[in-house]
Amino acid sequence: MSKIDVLVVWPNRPEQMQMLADTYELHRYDQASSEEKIAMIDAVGDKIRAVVTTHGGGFDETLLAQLPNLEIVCSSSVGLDTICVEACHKRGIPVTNTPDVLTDDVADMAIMLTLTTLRRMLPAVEWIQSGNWVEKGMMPLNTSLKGKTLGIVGLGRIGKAIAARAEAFGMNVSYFSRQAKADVDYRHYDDLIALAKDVDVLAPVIPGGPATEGLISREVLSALGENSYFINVSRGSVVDEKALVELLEKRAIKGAGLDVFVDEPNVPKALLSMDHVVLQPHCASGTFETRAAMAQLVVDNLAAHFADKPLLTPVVL
Ligand code: 8YV
Repeated sequence: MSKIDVLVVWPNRPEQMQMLADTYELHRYDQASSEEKIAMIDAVGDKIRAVVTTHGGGFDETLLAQLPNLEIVCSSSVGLDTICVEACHKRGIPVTNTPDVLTDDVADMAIMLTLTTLRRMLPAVEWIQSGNWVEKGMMPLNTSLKGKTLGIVGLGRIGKAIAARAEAFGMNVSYFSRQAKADVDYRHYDDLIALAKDVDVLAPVIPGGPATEGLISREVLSALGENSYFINVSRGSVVDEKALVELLEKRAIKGAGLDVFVDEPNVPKALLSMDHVVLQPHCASGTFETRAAMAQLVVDNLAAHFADKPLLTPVVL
């Protein structure tokens, strides 16, 4: 029996790619040039029954329209902002993602950025490397997490994991969401500006996409103020990045820890030389363990689909 044809828009971890290659006929769209992509779709577009991708690779309506027999899309990401989920669902095509397995690593990254930014770890390393410790003595003091308030925008799975960690560091937690959550006793705000005014660290932990674009506006960032910090492990699109850069330049915000940007991998140049900003290249889930678990979910969801079993992590809009 011939193997099921799968289009690889973006690859997975090597071990899981091997599992996929053992079972399916993989068409490496990810490795093809623009011309080869067109030729590939002409040749096999109507045979493709599954797509494998990630947040970085995405999956758009143009490609969807060229795959008339597509049955499932499996993304190795929790975020779906680069994937045309609604259009897939309209055609009855399920989409799977990778919730839960990355929650802890992403929450760790949020805390790591908070610690590194407030405690000024990078300037401290520089203090030693530049010889300042020897020449000038002790470096200027930094800021404690204990007793500070973390304001989380959106208190979903990852937001709650960040909150639990923040509590362990002695921080208070407040959050913004349309409705208060019954299962937490953190202080709830339904007004984002009021939250920003009251907290020491503001962290959006919300999905990207049109509904949240620019939610952390210039007004919100201005309300945060010159003694407070901004931490982002969600999506660059949720913040007015231009305003963020300007306010950081003017020291109207005390510092920022950023894992995500509007136009990845392009980071606004001005941020590169700011010593009150800590940058990471969108790698919060980038551990061997978590990426393997994410990749395995892709393999297992595909297997479940083709065995007519319930999907492990279907996206429900
Ligand atoms: C990665 C992410 O960027 O899961 C997400 O939504 O943003 C990250 O885990 C990515 O999807 C891994 O390829």
